[in-house]
Amino acid sequence: MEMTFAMIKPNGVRSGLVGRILERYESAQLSVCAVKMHQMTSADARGFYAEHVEKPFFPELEEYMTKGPSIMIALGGENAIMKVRAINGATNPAKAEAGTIRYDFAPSMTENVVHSSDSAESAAREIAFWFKKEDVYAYDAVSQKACCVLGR
Ligand code: 3AN
Repeated sequence: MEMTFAMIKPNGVRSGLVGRILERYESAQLSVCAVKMHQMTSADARGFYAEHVEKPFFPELEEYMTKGPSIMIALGGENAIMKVRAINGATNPAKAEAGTIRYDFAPSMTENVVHSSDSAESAAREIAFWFKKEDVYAYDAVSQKACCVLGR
């Protein structure tokens, strides 16, 4: 099983898309392993988007990401990283394929509704950025009991 980090950004939460977005992930055989609602501070945005801090679009990104709460999610399942990228669609909604979350709901490149990790390294960093190890769960394949996968 692979894990990835996904986020429903402030405009997705504000527009009442949380249930519909989670349904798309769960319908693709992905399980919620951790979830929380959190309004990013500027320090959070600078840490989470460290690779973008110097980019010209960062001030706009920071303003957007700190203006309301987001839903932080760890998702697990086969091929989770690429599956969630495909469900979300291209970063620029104008280039997103029909049927993706960004095609259906994102108004612009900055306010693109969702985020997901782009590699195993990013997934590990991003899950650890938002969650304590003991708050991330997965279902044991044999017993089907939820257990902390990273903590113990
Ligand atoms: P993704 O979330 O698809 O992995 P990243 O990590 O390249 O995209 O970019 C992080 C966020 O920064 C995007 N989701 C978007 O909100 C914003 N962003 C990225 N590139 C641009 C850009 N050229 N102009 C405006 N905003 C951008």
